[in-house]
This record gives sequence, C-alpha cells and structure tokens, in this order.
Amino acid sequence: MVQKLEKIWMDGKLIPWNEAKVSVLTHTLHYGLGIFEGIRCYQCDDGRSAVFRLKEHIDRFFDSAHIGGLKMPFSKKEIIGACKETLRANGLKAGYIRPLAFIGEGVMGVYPGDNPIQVAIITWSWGAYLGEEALEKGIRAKFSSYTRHHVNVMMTKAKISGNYVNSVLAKREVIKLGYEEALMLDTEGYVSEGSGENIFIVKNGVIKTTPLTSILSGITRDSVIQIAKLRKIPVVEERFTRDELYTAQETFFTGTAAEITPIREVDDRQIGEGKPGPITKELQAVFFDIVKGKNPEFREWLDYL
Ligand code: PPE
Repeated sequence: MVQKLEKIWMDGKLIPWNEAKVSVLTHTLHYGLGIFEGIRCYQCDDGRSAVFRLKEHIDRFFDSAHIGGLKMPFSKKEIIGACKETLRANGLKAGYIRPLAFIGEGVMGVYPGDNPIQVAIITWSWGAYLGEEALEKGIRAKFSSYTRHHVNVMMTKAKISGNYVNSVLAKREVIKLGYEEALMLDTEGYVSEGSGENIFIVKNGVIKTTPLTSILSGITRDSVIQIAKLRKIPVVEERFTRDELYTAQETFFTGTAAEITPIREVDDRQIGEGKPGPITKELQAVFFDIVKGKNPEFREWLDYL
C-alpha cells in the first residue's frame, strides 16, 4: 500500500494528502482520457537529492497532453517547479513522482466539452518495482495472451491512463499464472514491450530493442541506448520475434519504476545462463552510478533539489 505522506500538489497548490479528492463525475474516471508521468528522484552519494531526467519527463508529459488533446493549464516550468516542491514538502529524499492531468467534472458523455483540465502531482516512496531480488537475480516473464496496442487504436507515444487497461489485464493474467511480469506482442506478432517497461535483448555482444512504433518511448530506454553507445556496445532498434528473444543470451526490462531489471526466464525457457549477463550487469552498474551522481559524464541528467 502506498504510504500516505503530507501533501499532494493539486491544481496549483499543495494541499493536505487526504484532501486531494475528485468528484465521481470526473470525465477521465469514466472514459480514460487522462495522461500521466512516472519519475524517480534518487538520493545521491553526497547526500543531495536529484530527479532523474526531469526535463525529458515533463516534455513527454506535455507531448502526451498534446496527443490526447488536453490543454494544459500550467507551463512546463510550473510543473517542473511543482514536482520539486512536492518532494520537498513531503521531506522525500528519494521517491517516485506521479504527475497526472485529467478531465474534470462538467458534462457527461464521451464528448468532454469544456470540462476543466485538472493536474495533480503525487509523490511516494517506491523501492524496487519488482523487488530487490529482481534487480539482482532477474525475473520470470511470460507473454500475455493480450496483444499490445495497435498504433491506430491507442496512441502509444502518449502515457494515456486508458492505455493501461491493456497493461493491467496482461499483468494480472501472468501474475495469476505465477510469473512476475507480462510481455506483449504487437498486432503483427513481434515483441512489443512489458506491461510497464521496454524490453532489450543481447546476443553476441549486440544489444537489440524494439523500435518506437508500438511502444512508449521510454526515457530509461533512451538512457540505456546512450550509455551503451558511449561504451561502444552496438545497439540496434529493430523488430524481433518471440523465438529470437528465447534464444538471446541476455534480456532485460527498462523503466522508471523497473529501472534495469534482468529477465532470467521467458515462457518457461531459460535465457542464456538463467542469471543476469555481463552486459546487463554493466549497464545496471553504470545506470545506478549515474542516478547516484557518481558519473560526471551524465551529470546533465540530474536535476538537484
Ligand atoms: N512502457 C510502458 C508501457 C511503460 O508504462 C513504461 C513506464 C515504460 C515503457 C518505460 O518508460 P520510462 O519510464 O520512460 O523508462 N512505466 C511507468 C509506470 C509503472 C507503473 O506501474 O505505474 C514507470 O516506470 O514509471
């Protein structure tokens, strides 16, 4: 359960956590057109707190609003400031930030008319998404029977609340079967992404990840690509099949919540040695050094509180 903190930022100001409430007539609650972000703040080795790639997350937040046709009532600068203010107000040194914009109360019916756009920023403490052991030993994933979005059914470049119905169904399905995370195929049968993560495979020293067609353009995905390139590990963005994934030597998920989570088994088939491989471990080590402020090469990714 999310542990309640002091304050939530809502529609321009910090208010007590328990007062951050909405009407049951909230349009988004009925029809799903809301947009959100997920951002992490880390405590660096020098004791300071830094938000990871805050600018890129807020840019994506505004892109999502643009795609969804929601007119944001705040500027990027105001939202960036509000994210930091909310962390500070809650005394969070490290944690997760969830900006959410949604269509409020007004008319009912699919057409949202001029209902107001509301914005909330919630912060909470969030450890390893799939557990500490997952980061160390890797997880067991399974392809869900649900297909990932078709690009002309859902707007996959936007983090739209309603898009996540597909993720919830897929994740519930595989958890019930005893796996830890769901993978999904796209509408043409190629590997797409996890319920809340992008996917990478490694074979013969080459990293491969899904192209941006049917997936969320992950910021962690982009970070991993940039890290790999700088370390001269070749990366290709190319479609691949489920059996190519089975025969990879390493595979891992990336995401703000999931960070870099190795996958040791997919559909009951061991991947490589059945434990995090050398490239996965190297990328994980560099990534955690960066977020902890230990890597000067990527200092611009950190926005100190
Ligand atoms: N694909 C999906 C579908 C997705 O939801 C995420 C993030 C990613 C890829 C990775 O994107 P990025 O965080 O920019 O690297 N999923 C968020 C929500 C997780 C949740 O359960 O809530 C997250 O990781 O914050």
